[in-house]
Amino acid sequence: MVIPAPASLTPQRGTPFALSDSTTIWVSADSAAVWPVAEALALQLRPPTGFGLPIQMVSGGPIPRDGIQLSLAANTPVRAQPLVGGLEDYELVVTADSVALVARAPAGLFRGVQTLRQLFPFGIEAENSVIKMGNWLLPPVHIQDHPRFAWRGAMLDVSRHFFTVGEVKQYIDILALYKLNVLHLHLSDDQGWRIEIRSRPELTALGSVTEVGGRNGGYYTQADYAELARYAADRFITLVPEIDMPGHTNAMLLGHPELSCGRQAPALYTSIRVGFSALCPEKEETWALVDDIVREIAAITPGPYFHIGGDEVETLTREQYAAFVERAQEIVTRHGKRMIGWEEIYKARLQPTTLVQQWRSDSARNAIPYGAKIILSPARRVYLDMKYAQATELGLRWAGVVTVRTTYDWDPAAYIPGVTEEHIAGVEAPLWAETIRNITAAQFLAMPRLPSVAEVGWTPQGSRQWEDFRRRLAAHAPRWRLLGINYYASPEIRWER
Ligand code: TNX
Repeated sequence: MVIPAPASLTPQRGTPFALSDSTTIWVSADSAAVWPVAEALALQLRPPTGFGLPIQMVSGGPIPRDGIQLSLAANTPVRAQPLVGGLEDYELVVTADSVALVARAPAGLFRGVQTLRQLFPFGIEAENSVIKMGNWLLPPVHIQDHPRFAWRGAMLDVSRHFFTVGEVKQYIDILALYKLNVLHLHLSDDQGWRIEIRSRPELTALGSVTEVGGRNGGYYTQADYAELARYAADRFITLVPEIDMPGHTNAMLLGHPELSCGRQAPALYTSIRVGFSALCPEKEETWALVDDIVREIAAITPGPYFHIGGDEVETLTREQYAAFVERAQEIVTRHGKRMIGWEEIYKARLQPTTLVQQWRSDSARNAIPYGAKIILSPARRVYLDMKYAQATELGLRWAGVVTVRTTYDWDPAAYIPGVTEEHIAGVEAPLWAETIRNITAAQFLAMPRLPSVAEVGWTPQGSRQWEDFRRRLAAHAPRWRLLGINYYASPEIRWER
């Protein structure tokens, strides 16, 4: 019932492992880095079971009876260097007597803990042990697991509608459960500026006060942002900030009308249509502004990436656009980050460390000669803001209806002619927020399509089958209900009660 399906899972004969009041969680004595992952496991298991589950150091030898052991194995081979977060490979062996979780790095142990969590009955997601769920059994199994792609992301648009720190944490919790490792925050757009820039207080003072539909904006202080970055990092998820430019900059330009080269003068904007705003690339003051923004955000971003947007610029010439992206790339690099941009940035000369995020066409393949890698976010497949069906109330429809099966039944390495496994960093599911007024609505659109995309990114293509996925997915609904996560009960799935 594990999602995403592990690369290799072999059920074993014999008696299940039973969690009990005498179970101890053991961590190898040589690594302090394992302790927080053991604590994450204990915090997951203690409330629903009511067991004490102490964590203790062990210095070697076989795992004591009744024990769950988390350890690092320095000598396991490295399959591929990760782009984000750390090495995620792990091995899990459950027998009647013990549970052994081994990984090369803490990130792998954390991913393995999510598998362990999903192997328990769904009651393991309960907040307390008031409801007796029976015995806490784990099936005997041998799992060897690793991700297909290094980049498995989710994007949340906090500009069109603002989401609080607490709401974003709830979204991060979902990412963690399904082994996603990137949270991309779309922090600015025509409708709202959402991040404090200390040297430019006008950005939030003027740009954060509205959202789509009216006066209900908000923004993150730098402390809020750092808190989100830490919350994500604790779950081995990398936070990627996006400041969209040179288009989608109406909110940014409210305090700088002299830097506006768009079709209309900047003014508070609460509707949906875009493409009218642009920063003037020829004005030097534009670059002072961009530098201040990139510098401050880079300084509070632990991850190695900065996303400059770059999509849907309708009011600059191709030359102006390319020159803009190249200069932005220099600034991002100077502040120690790797640039990411939407697919249109292929029009500029790219550095090999740059990532290009595909969304609507095949044009991202033009980035391959630069050595740049591609993140696949095809709107027709993985845009979580598209309607599930014509009758779905929430969501947009410009890329078509996107059923659960649509998000699942495709192979990233066969999506764009000429773009193969080696060119692909991974997949990412964006959730644009034009129609999403609160986190409950966000969950409705994300669930169950986000777990589906998570499996596309993690599981080997040859091990993925819709019929099998559909059955496993059905069994996750009771977990979501215990976790308080809203979801769309798609008729494609025979949901378990
Ligand atoms: C296109 S995807 C956009 C966004 C919208 C989205 C709605 C992309 C790079 N640009 O500005 O929110 O469609 O689906």
